[in-house]
Amino acid sequence: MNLGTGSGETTVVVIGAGPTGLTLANMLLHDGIPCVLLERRDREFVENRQRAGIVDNRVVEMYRDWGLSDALGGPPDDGYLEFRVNGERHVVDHGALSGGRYGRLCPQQVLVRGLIAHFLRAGGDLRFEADAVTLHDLDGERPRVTYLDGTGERVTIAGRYVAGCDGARGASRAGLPDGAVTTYTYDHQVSWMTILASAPPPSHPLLAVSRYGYAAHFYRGPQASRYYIQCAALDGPEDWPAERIWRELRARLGDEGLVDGPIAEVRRVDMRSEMCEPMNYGSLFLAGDSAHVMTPMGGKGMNLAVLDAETLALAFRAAVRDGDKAGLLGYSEVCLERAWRYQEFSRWMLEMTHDAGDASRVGTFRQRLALTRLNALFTDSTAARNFGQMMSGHW
Ligand code: FAS
Repeated sequence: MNLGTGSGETTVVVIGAGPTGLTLANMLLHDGIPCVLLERRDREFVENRQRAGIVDNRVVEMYRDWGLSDALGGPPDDGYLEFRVNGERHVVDHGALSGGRYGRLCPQQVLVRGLIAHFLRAGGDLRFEADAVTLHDLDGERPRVTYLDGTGERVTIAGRYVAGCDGARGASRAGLPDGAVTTYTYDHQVSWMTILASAPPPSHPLLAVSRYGYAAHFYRGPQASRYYIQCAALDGPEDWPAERIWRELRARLGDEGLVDGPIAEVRRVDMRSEMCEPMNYGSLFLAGDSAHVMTPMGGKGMNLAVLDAETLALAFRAAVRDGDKAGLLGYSEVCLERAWRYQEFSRWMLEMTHDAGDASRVGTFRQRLALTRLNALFTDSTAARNFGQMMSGHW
């Protein structure tokens, strides 16, 4: 174990120990490329932050190829996705539709714990509670990152590259000079209450399209569930007491027998998307949510983020080992092309599952369009196959 301290030199300074930063740092270590990973929060917080819950097949295969499969937990995804359209069940076997490519129901915090354990076991330098991280000299070939350690001591790490994996509100985005990137944002005018409860998970992911609004039910553990309930734009958690949550879930899921349980967390999430172009500036390379934020619709946020990490790891390998900069020069274009595809898929899913239920928000014409798209998924083999490909991450 190497919880490094003090100032020094390395090749890549990685900022942020979420799925992206941890995946990248493990891949750099695998390739023998020196790196230091800086994280603002403490280990306990990072290892218990609950977000995504599905790792698709493309990412399962990526971790296998890099010897990181031990970081994955949770049961295999059986490849079924159930839609309840005003209570009517439609099960889509996206696993079979993708040619037998299955993912894992691996909660994000489980993956993060696994990647941290793998990195430290392999001797990686991970520094938690790195406060006031600041980037310097990004224009040159010797960027520096400074931070305050747990004792308040100022530490400087010099490197050849900096990887900004610290999310949309991190030090990396803040360290960019004005005009270095263009940010595109979109407000989908949809809000959800996201609920974590100690209640039985569904046998497979469940999406409800209903005249009362959208709802969803996902696995988060053997006795843990994540629910999403579409809510009014100005609603707060105080407007959603437990009694209302279970009543609405039973109505929208069309399941009066839905088993409830103690609720651990209720939060509102507004559906917004953001893209930052280009994904690099000088010696700084952005990866994951620091470059693109997408709605949880379609379950692609985390999957897309860690694919950036692999593209960047391969580009760093070629540049550091062989002096070949082509991968780094093409990095932003490759990742943006992929990210826009995932954004489009997420928007496609959001429209289909939210517009098809309740016409009052979007009008009958858009409701019929969304119902047509939904029915195509259940009846048109080409539409179903395309959906299976996107769900597997192989498209
Ligand atoms: P992360 O935000 O996960 O990690 C960034 C890390 O950088 C954090 O550990 C942070 O503490 C650290 N950091 C930030 N600022 C720093 C600084 N200044 N100095 C040092 N470190 C700093 N996606 C799905 O696919 N399905 C879902 O169901 C889903 N649900 C979500 C629910 C919520 C509430 C949120 C917010 C997101 C959800 N997402 C979901 C998207 C999510 O999974 C992200 O895509 C994923 O966390 C991105 O990983 P990273 O890029 O590593 O960023």
